[in-house]
Amino acid sequence: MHIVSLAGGIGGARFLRGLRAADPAATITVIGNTGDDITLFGLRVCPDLDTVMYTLGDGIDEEQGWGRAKESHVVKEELAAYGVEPQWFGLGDRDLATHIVRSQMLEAGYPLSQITEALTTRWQPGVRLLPMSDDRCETHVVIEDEHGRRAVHFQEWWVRLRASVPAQSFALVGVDTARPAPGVLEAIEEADVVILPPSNPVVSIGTILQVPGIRDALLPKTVVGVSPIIGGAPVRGMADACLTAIGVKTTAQAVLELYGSDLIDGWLVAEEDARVALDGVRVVARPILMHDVAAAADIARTTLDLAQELAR
Ligand code: FO1
Repeated sequence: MHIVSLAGGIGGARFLRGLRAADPAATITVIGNTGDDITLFGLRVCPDLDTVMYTLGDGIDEEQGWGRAKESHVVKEELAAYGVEPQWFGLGDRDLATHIVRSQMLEAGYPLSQITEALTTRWQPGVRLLPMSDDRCETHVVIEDEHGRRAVHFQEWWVRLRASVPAQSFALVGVDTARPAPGVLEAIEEADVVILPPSNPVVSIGTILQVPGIRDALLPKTVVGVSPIIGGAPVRGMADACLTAIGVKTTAQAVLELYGSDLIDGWLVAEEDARVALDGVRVVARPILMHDVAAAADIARTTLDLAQELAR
């Protein structure tokens, strides 16, 4: 079976680990969010691609959900000693090697999709990882604080501000001229099922859906999503701050409506959200907390069974 899964960061990567376990024989193509990407110290950092690559390649710092296991921060300390900013974004020594390889390949003219393929050759994640686009397309956040109304990079809002300053709006800079990366539309076309894991519906899944051509390519496909919201709260991260910023309630119902019944065919929700309903969507209520790989695999199995049932 050919599966396509969109994915953001931690929640998406953990779900994918379960999906791979749920159907080891399936070919899985992951379309990764690159809206979080940032250039720091002359290096291009792709947090969501790296989180998927490290998680599925068994190199992730499991507790943090991002960055490398067994990491050290000597370079970070040295940069701080020079007073170099930003010091709020911690790049570990092992992680830096990934950004150096990626940055020198970008400098040599390779597209991000080929670079990601090269990096995953080492990590063997067991899925094909594609960036949503090879074109630079970054999420910026409009905020209003003592410095007035301005846009900051998503990472500054997410990491330095911890989303403590309300986002007035999000701007996906470059999205108008961004094209799906090579292979993205073909993978969607060939997919038997498409899965939307419980990634951030605004700045991860929502970002990927904004790349011209991707959402339209998904409409004819059987798409099953897993709610990132349980009982009115995000499982992890700050999806509530993101949803509020775009005027959407933090509920499984509201996220389903945000995605739209033209896109979603099946929707997995937690048992406390069993009343969720939308015409044209099959809603299945079951435990959806991924507290370990086995739980993630069980949830993934349900999404695949539901997708196959709906595809008939
Ligand atoms: N998140 C933090 O909260 N603090 C950090 O210092 C930080 C550094 C970092 C470095 C590389 C990387 O790939 C991710 C990093 N993240 C950090 C997480 C990152 O902000 C999020 O993973 C995504 O952007 C949101 O999904």
